[in-house]
Amino acid sequence: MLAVGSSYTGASAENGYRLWLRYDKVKDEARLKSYRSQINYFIVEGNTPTLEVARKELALGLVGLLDEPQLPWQKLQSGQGIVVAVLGQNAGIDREIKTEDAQKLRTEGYLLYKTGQKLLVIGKDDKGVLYGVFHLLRLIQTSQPLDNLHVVENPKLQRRILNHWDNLDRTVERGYAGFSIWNWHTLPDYLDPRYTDYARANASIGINGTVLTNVNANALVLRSDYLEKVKALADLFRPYNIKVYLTARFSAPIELGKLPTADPLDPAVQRWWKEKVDEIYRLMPDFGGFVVKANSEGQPGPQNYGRNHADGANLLADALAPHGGIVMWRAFVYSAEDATDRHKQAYNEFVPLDGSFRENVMVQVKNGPIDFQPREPAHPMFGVMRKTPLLMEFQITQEYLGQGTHLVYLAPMWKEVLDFEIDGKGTTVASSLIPHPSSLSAIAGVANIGNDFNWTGYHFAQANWYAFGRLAWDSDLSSEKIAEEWLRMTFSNDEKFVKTVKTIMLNSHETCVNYMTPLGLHHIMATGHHYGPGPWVGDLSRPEWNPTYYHRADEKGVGFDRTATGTNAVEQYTPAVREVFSSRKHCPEKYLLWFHHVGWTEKLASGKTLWEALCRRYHQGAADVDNMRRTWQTMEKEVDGQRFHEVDMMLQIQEKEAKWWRDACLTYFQTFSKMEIPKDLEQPAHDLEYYKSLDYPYSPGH
Ligand code: GCW
Repeated sequence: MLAVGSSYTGASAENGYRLWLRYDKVKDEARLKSYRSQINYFIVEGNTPTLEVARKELALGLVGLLDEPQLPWQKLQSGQGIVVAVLGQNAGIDREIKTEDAQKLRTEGYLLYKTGQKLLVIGKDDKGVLYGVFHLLRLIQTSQPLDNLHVVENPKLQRRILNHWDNLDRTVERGYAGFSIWNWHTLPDYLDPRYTDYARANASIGINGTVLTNVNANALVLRSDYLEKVKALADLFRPYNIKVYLTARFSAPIELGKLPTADPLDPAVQRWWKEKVDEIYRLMPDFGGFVVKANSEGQPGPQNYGRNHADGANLLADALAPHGGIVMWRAFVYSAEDATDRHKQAYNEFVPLDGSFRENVMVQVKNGPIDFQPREPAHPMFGVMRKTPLLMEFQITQEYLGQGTHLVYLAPMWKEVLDFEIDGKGTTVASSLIPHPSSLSAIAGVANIGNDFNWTGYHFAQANWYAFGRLAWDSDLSSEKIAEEWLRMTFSNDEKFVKTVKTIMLNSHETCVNYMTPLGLHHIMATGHHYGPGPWVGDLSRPEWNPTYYHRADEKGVGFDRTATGTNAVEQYTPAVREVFSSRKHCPEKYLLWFHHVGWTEKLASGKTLWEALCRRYHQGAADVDNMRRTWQTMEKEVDGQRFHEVDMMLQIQEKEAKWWRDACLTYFQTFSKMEIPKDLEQPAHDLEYYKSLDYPYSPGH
């Protein structure tokens, strides 16, 4: 509850709206002095809209950080200062750059140099300039020295995209931060200032694309009046180097075009898409393209007409190709009629189609084979489709990871997949996303943004938006470095604070896995909204929607046998990986029950029985949340009161819910193991019937 007199909108309100772009005065006096002596003017050469944005941001940042309202930008050009330019536009500046560095720069890349009296920010193009400016501001925000600056940066992947699962009625599928930030009703005439702040925030972390609409698509967004609204956003985002993409509903030719069919091989359907795409490009010449969810969870698709995914993707690709647009065709497919292990279905459908997609088609694959679980092994499709560029889809919104109220820093989970070795020969998932420098490369993250004051519903969820952008730019960055940057910019440069809270963040993913789905358990969340535990659910119409399908608990043990004695999903991995996952002995414990059905009394590496190990993991997870909160409470003096208290209240929810998860799952699995929860552990507060009776009809995001 809001204390009397406090305000969420007042100038001093710490409501999180400013994200990591706070630009408050540098606290460290010595550092501030050094910055002030090195920066007494700045100049941004050239005047494209993107350079204009870079100039504005630099002014905003420097005025705030150096607390120099009078900073004489562009007037005084003597003494020490920042010079910002595009490579090749000013021979004098170019001469100050080493040829080998200049040659390394690619589109969107930049250099940061300290030469004599100047701090140079040199972009390969104006986009690179914008990213370079944000990098420089980040260095100042995080209180880094600028003296020996020598940075050469290029993005690893070409397209770094947010996927909004936002509906036209402003609800957000799996959104826990209020309603959609897109106000379709007032667009295109009313441009909420928030749209600009959204663009700034994304540009600051290198995101260069946004899919505005849900993959469970509504054809209406392709109607001319809606396209005008989309255009208004595209125009606003363009200077920030953000391309707009849309989701295409496969049946749009029927719904909008009034055609009798959406068959991809029907010439009238092909014509309809071509004309629609031409219309889009008349409005937005740099439109990015389409994301499509087809023949998945009830969405229409080419299979409705006996065609395959390539036929469907190519239909749209042909319409987009003349304009340079791309199709991102999702591989998230599984069928209720197909008894095959869901783990195997995407691979089975897509890998045989390798080579039949047009050049401007990418196949968009979730990080794991099931569905954004707290932990999944890497999807077996990565690195396998040699003729088709795959793009990674991560979920930033925490559908299965505590939704809007749990502090779970996702970078370690994403890194686990990006760094995963596909073949035992050093090819990682991350490197497989760039099969060849000239082929398309991309990564997508399902956004966690809504219209809440703080954008993401929880201050710490902002870290996941931030981390996604940073990893999309450079997957080699460590989770730790990203957490540290974010904490310094978002909260404080105080060393003790950074060190303490960074540890909370870095441990939080493992903690969540422990109290929700330890040892490779997965998909045991409650039905539909996925809020809370529901391992007992086994009566849903589609077998693979039931938690019991995934954990397969019985009197003997628990876990899904995906080895050769079971569904043999392991065969989809390369021999090196297959061997490890198949082996009961060598399979990493974190994936154990994903690939093996293990007896309750079988001993794990620790010497403990599976049952005891499971109990102890669940308890460890819950205990670690208590620790997180206790640690946070020692930070009260380091953080403004508003955010301190808001985080503390959230941690209290997480404490309660971690125990709920622990006790609900253990009392349920105990009905099979028939073994006791070790006496030294806190016993469940309620019986299984109680946990089963809990009901949350209005859980958000559903
Ligand atoms: O994770 C599941 C979600 C659905 C989502 C689907 C998908 C957009 O529960 O809400 O639909 O995945 O990724 O298509």
